[in-house]
Amino acid sequence: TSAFFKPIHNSDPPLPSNRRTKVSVVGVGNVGMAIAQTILTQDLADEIALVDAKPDKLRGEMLDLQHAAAFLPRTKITASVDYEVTAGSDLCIVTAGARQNPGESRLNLLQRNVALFRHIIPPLAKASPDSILIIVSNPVDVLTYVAWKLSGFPVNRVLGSGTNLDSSRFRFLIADHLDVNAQDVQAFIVGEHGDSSVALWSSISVGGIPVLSFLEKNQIAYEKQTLEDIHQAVVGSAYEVIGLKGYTSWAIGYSVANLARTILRDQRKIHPVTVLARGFYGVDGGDVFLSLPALLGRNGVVAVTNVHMTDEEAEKLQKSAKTILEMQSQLGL
Ligand code: 6V0
Repeated sequence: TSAFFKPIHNSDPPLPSNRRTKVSVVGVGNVGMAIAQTILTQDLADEIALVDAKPDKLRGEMLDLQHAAAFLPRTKITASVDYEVTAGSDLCIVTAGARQNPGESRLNLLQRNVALFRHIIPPLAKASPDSILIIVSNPVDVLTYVAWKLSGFPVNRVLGSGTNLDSSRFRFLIADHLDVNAQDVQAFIVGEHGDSSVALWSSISVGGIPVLSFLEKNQIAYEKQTLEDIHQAVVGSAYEVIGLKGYTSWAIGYSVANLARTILRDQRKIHPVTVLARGFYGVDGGDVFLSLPALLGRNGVVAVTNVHMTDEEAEKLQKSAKTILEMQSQLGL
């Protein structure tokens, strides 16, 4: 209430704060900010809280977003190095991470990121005990497992962005090849986000038409090599973008905002994301997290889809699981 307005006669108390949607983003680097700004422009949250270890960068990013208020839906933007600012979040997205040093092994990078997560996940989970966690930091599959362990959250409330981005790159390349809209291409990449990811060729469909059987039925010769090349292009695309511009940001921003929309609005859409995969598609041997097509809603992960997988694809997935479990076993968690 300011002198600017004369209040009307209204005895209703203000709306309780739990009617508002709050999203927190930890790590305001290239990826965290692309996610925050996409969520902001798509009007998915009433409040966005930012956390980072660097106070100046954090305040700079907060102010820069706040200064766009005249062009955006009304969203409260807060920021602090203290996790108190995230209290009561519906969704917490973690993008904080150390960068790979030249010549550093992936395992060493992982161990440094696990050390960071020990400072990030417990206070985040404490401030928002009912929230859903989306892990984006790499290596995302193992770090989603680490976040699950450190948060103590039930497994439906911890997921990783996983191959959601790989799958969207895959759909773009297939769409580009066929000259159709990528939104009409259904295609999944599952398994590890990265080198051992598995393309599910047998389940690709375009506008409801299964691609492989369509080509076979119409005796259209297709080159297995072309398909392999498309998958290799997906695997190489992160390296390519990083090589060219130094980091990736826009596509991961849209892909995580898309997950946020499905979850916060209970859209029940199927996304390939990192989930606890034990017991699905013959994956066993431990609590391994990797990407599978998962049904998402307001409770987080609702179910894993029974997508068609050939024996070869399932074997590749199980191999992918072994790679991840090996890394995990060296963490002592
Ligand atoms: P960046 O630009 O270096 O940002 C990282 C941010 O984390 C920086 O602002 C740091 O200050 C901050 N940070 C570091 N330690 C802490 C801490 N303890 N607490 C809070 N904040 C901290 O990296 P960028 O934004 O480019 O990438 C972030 C992570 O996302 C990396 O691990 C990437 O590998 C990963 N990505 C994952 C993708 C996926 O599909 N899963 C895609 C792209 C990038």
